[in-house]
Amino acid sequence: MLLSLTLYQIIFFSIFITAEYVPSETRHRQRSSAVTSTTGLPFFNQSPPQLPHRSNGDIEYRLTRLEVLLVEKLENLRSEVRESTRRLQALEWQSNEAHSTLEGLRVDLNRFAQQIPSGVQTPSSQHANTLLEQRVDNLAKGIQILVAATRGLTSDINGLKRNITSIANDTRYLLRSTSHLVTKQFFNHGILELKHQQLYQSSPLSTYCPSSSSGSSELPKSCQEIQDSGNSKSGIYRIQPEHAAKPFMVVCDLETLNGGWTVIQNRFDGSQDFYQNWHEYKYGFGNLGGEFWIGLENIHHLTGYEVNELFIELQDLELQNRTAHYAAFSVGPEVESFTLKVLGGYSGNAGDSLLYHAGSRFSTKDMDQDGWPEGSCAQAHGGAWWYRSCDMSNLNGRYLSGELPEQYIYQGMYWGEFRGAQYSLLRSRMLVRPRLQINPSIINDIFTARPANGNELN
Ligand SMILES: [Ca+2]
Repeated sequence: MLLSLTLYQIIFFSIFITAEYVPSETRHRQRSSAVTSTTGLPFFNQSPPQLPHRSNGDIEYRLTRLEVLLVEKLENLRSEVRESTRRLQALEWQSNEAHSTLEGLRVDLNRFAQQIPSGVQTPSSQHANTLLEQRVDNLAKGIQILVAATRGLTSDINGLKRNITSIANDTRYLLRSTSHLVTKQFFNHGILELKHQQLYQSSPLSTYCPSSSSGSSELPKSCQEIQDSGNSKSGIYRIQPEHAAKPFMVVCDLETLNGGWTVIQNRFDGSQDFYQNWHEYKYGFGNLGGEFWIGLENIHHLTGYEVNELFIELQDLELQNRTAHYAAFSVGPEVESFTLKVLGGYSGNAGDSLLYHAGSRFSTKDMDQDGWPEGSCAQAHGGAWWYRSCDMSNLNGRYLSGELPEQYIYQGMYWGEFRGAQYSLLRSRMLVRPRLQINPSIINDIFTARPANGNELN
C-alpha cells in the first residue's frame, strides 16, 4: 500500500518535472541565441542580448521552488528505499528461522524412525507406534504449514525486490532530471556573462587602438608580436591571442629584459581593491593605467597554448628590488579551474615562493578550490591565488604596507622568500611572454622539482 502510494507520487512528480523542466536541447538553443545573432556573428559585435520576458526574481523564485520540491521528493524516495530494505531484511530473517525449524523437524523425524523397533510387536509397542504415528502426522502437517509460509515469504521478498528495483530506477531518472535542470548558479552565471559582454561592448576600445586596428584578423597575438613588428615603446595595445574569442587591451613592456612582455598584474599604491570574487578574477579588474589584474581568461589565452616565461618584480618599503623569473609558466582553462599547470626553471634574487603552488587550482573568496578542507585560504588570507593549503606567496593579498602584527601573517601582498609572510610589499608586477625555445634541463626542473615542504596552514 505504502509502496503503491510512492509510485503514484513518483508518477505525479515526473509529470510535474516534465512540465517545469526545459529540455537541454532547448536550453542549448537559448544559450546559443544569446551568444550569436541571426547573422551568425559573434555576440560582441551585435546589439545587447534580449533577456527573457520573465523577471530575474520570478525565474529565480521558480528555480528555488523546483529545487526545494526536488530535494523533498528525493528525500522521500530515500526513506522509502530504507523502509523497504528494512522489511526485506526482516522477511529474510523470518525465512531463515523457518528453514532452521524445518531442519530441526527433519532431525527429530530421523531420530524417531531409528527408535522404532523392528520384528515382533507387543501391545505396548503397538500403542507406542500409534503415538509415534500421531506425532509424525502432526509433524508432517507442521512441515506443510511451514513450507506454505516459506513460499509466501519468498513471494513477498520477490515483490519487495521488484519494488526496490522500480524505486531505484525512478531515483536514477530523477537524478538525471536534476542534472538537466537549470540551477540558480547557472542562471546567475549567465546573467553575469551577459552583463560583462554588454560592458565590453560599451567600453571605448578605439581610444587605445594602434593604427593597425582595421580588423581583428590583423591584430597581434601578443606583446611579443607587437615588438617583433617594430614597436619598441611600452604602452597599452590591443591584442587577440589565437584562441581568444575577442580582442582585449593589455599593457606591453617592450623594454625590460629585451621586452615582449605582457603585464598580467600590477600593484604599487593600493588604490585598487584586490579582494574580489571569481567573476572579477576571471575577466579582470582595475585600470590598465594604474593597478589591475588582467583576468584569468586572458592569462589562459596568453599562456595556455604555448609555454610562456613568467617574470615577477617586487619592491619593499625600503625600495629594495627583487625579481623571480620562471622559464615556463602556463595557466589552464576555466574548466580546469585555471590551474597553474606548468611552472619551473626558477632564477632570480627574490627566492622561489611560487613552485609550491604549481598544480593548484585558482581560488577566490567566493570560490574555494584550495587544498585546505577545513576552510577557505582566500577568505582567511584576504586574497585570490593558486592556493594549496595555503601559501608561500600571496601577491593578490591585502595591500598593508610593510611589517605586520602577528595576527596579519599571510594576509598581505607577500613573497615568502623575500620579506616573509609577515610583511606586505610596496610593489608587485607580473609579466609573461612566449618562450620560443625551451632548454631540456628546464623541462626536467618543471616536472621533477617540487618543494620539500611548505607553510601548511593547520
Ligand atoms: Ca578549502
